[in-house]
Formats: sequence, structure tokens, C-alpha cells
Amino acid sequence: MHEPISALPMGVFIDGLTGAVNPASGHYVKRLSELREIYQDKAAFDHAVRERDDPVTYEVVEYRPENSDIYFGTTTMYPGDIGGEFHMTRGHFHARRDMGEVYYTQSGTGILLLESRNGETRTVEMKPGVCAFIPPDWAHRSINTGTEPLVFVWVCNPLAGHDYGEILKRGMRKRVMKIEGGVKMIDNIAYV
Ligand code: PAN
Ligand code: ZN
Repeated sequence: MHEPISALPMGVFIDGLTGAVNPASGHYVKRLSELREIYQDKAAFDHAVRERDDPVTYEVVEYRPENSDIYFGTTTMYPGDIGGEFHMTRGHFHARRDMGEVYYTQSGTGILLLESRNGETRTVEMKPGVCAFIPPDWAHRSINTGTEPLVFVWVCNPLAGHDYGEILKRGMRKRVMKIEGGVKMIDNIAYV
């Protein structure tokens, strides 16, 4: 188990190829079967869970000091698609509407899909060297559009929290698909 971490100066080692964080205060994995709501093609989804033995699609490791206004960690997203729809995170608004975030890509390629409260869509390319600014009150979901793991460092206020409800309920307006070997953004027909 992880020990609580005090807010003292520290150099934390981050492996930009694997997403390993050392020392770390927490870690979780997301298996495909936990993400049924977010994918469009439920038949392809059920087939993938069965045939691919419920793979880990992404994992998150964090370094969260106690009593600090900053914490950070990595997300590592494994490549793949479900019926043409690339592996993606759940996506969320922050519970605190006044708190944004930073995503700094270490390896791999992807798309950071952002949506404002009033439904405006923006994207930021994810590739090594790009540090994405996520403004307060923009929902954000990352999507691995490549063939390698997509690894990024995120930095945030621990009070920001995660509000998953909105996005789980109505989805995001756009979906990112593999079409004819390319990456295409299409309208989400299930969006309500
Ligand atoms: C990230 C995300 C992480 C996983 O740490 O939480 O990439 O994505 P979901 O939480 O949407 O499944 C972050 O944005 N924190 O605020
Ligand atoms: Zn976030």
C-alpha cells in the first residue's frame, strides 16, 4: 500500500514511456468492462470484452501530498479501438468550476477533446512536447489515436474533484473514430 505523503520538497521520478511515478500515493486501472457507457457500438464493446479478456485500457498513478494546493500524476492509455472508436478516458468536468488543469504529453499521440458548458468543442493535439491548458469549467477527455501507449503528466488542484455524471449521462458532442485508417472526428448521434 501507499504511504501518505507530506508536503515537503521532493523530486518525483516519472517514466515518460510507462507512466510509472516514484514515489506515488495512489494508483488505479480502468478495465474495458468498466467503460460500457462511453462507447457507441455496444455489440463491438461486448465482443471486445469477451474476446480480448477485458483488457486494461488506461491507468492513473498519482503523487498527492497532504495539505497542498497541487497534486500531479500520470495517465497511461493503451492503444486500441472499439468498433472504430479509439480508446478514451471517461471524461469529466471538475466539481470545482473555477479550477483547470494541465496535461503534458510524454509519449504517444492522441487528441484531447474539450467541451465547454454551453457545448463548444475544442481539441488539442497530444504529442510529446505539447503542454495542454485545460481552462476551468471545460470537460476534458483524452483519446489515444496512435499505436503506442499515450502517456501524459497532469497537474491539478486536489480540491478540483471529478464530476463524471454530466458526460456519462449525455456523452460528448463529438466522437473520435478510426475511419479508413485515418483519424476522424464525427458528431455523436447519441448526444442528448
Ligand atoms: C486526469 C484524469 C485521468 C483519467 O487525472 O482523471 O486522465 O480520466 P477520467 O478521470 O476522465 O477517467 C484528470 O483530468 N484529473 O482531473
Ligand atoms: Zn481533470
